[in-house]
Amino acid sequence: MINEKLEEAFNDQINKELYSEYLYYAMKVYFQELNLQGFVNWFDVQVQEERAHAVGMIDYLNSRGGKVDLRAIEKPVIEGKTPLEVFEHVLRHEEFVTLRINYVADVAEEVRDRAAINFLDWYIKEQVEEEANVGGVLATLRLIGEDKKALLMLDKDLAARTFTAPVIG
Ligand code: OFO
Repeated sequence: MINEKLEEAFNDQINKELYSEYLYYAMKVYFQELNLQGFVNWFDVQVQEERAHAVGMIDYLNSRGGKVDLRAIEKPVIEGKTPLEVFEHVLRHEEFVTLRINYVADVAEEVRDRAAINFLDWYIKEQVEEEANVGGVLATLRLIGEDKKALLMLDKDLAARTFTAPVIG
């Protein structure tokens, strides 16, 4: 069985992971409208990753005898009008998710659930990677500025990103 407060923290985080998937889907559509297919691919991978993060938590909560409560997913709102501003939003969002994952881990520690602490370690490491990955694209976008040719070169690079289903936990 799992502690009730921890169960609630997991359910809230599952909702946030599903929201992340939805937000990145909205961003994927934004780049589809700009016909920047490499960026579209980058967000498509992001969407799949977020779904995997949510499923990982759903399966875990279930395996621990917790009650999975799937809640309404908020309408995604993109903050920003340019590719640079959209990536600034992605970084802010990932930093927020990192805080929330840390909160779930704090609750696991508070209720002394060692198995959950161990499970959440994967997410803590993943957030470091997520922020670094987004930060890399953001740094390049800042260098690019208004240079359209350079933006197209970055678009080509982002087309190479692939999704590998993560082994969570
Ligand atoms: Fe699930 O890591 Fe991004 O949000």
